[in-house]
Amino acid sequence: MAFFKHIPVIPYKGKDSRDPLSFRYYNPDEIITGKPMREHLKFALSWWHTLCAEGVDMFGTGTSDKSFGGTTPMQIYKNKALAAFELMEKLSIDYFCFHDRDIAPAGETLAESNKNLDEMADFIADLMKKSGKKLLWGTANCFNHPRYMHGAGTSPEADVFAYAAAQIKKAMEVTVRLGGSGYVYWGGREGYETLLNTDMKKELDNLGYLLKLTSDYGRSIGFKGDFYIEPKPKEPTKHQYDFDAATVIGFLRKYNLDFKLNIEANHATLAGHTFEHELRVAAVNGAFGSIDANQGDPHLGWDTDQFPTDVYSTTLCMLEVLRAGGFVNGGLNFDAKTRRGSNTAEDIIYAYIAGMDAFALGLRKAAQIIENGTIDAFVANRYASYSSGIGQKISQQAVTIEELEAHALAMGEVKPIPSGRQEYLENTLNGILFS
Ligand code: XLS
Ligand code: CA
Ligand code: CA
Repeated sequence: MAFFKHIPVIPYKGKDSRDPLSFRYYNPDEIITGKPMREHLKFALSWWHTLCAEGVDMFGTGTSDKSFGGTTPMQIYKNKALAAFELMEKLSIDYFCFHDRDIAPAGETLAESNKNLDEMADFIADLMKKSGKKLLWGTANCFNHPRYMHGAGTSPEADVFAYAAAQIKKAMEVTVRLGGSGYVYWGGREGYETLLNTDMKKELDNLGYLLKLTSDYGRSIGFKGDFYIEPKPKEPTKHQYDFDAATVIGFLRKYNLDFKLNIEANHATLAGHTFEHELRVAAVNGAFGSIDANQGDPHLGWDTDQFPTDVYSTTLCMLEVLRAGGFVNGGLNFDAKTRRGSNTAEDIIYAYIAGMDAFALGLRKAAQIIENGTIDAFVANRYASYSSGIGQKISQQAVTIEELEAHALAMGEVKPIPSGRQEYLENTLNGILFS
């Protein structure tokens, strides 16, 4: 059964192509700095947006039908799976990501939901075997159902904590069964609206415990991949506990969790940071893991999950990825949806082509920035004072406070400090981007 019959396998035709159903920059097997592009980028399809989101917003119902011709719940979900694999094939996407409730319908009871999930996991396993497509990460949707209205791990109700633990246990089992290389925890409703009704310490301790219990369980059933927390500052709750990369790293240390981060571009900008800032914070703390590739709208204060097309941003992102040594278990998941008014099957294809090409071009440009060397050399030189003399001792953390005082007293005044040359560097970046 084909749902995108009129869409061919999208070929790479090079940067001068005028064919909208072609890639201009993404050439999967082309080698860039020693690795094929598909291995650098590790693109993933997001099941929830692509196969489930119908364009509902608070002012209107859906504008696109995602039942894919199915009439019973299981048939609809099987057709979604067939459509997902057809899309991955046509777009040369090697990975996918899902929440438990994206791939199988919820039942009346947890046992029934689990049964549906098992049936769908078998169905998807079969499609994976035939196609060679892989699971980048799985996760549990512990935020949609009314039972989670005050959070899952942070709910004031112990029964909700228990339900969430059971749901995550099952999602973990399915992730392991499908060979997932990651498992994501996004806070969902793990946050609060007002301190007037909130015991913050209890909520944080419980959340840490839920993550410990479920991730230990994952290891006990053979999960070898990475656990990730995905920071987000707000929406749906006003104060999300996993605000940004730095906050999450502090939380992971406090609760002794060996996790990495899944950084989403739109969440970074909602937190008042750049995407590359969040990636760098993760990397310098040994927590660089995976990426949710999308972009927000700087004029709007919420999570718009748009397909990424800003090449400045994709370039600076891929520069961080290259500097971090590339993806190991992670990849670039398009946590992105077409706009409500872009509601046809072709729009999904155009959107993925746009996002994939923006990242492919970003990768090419990031590799050029490194090869060009001007920016790296500038940064290395800016810190050169730490390579000899007193600076070297500081770098080696082998200096006494008295030695520093003697040095300061002897110097008179610090010699003129070199300029940071920001505008020169920005222009250098433009020179590479637009060459
Ligand atoms: C929501 C998040 C979510 C996670 C997975 O804003 O981006 O989709 O990626 O639960
Ligand atoms: Ca996300
Ligand atoms: Ca998002």
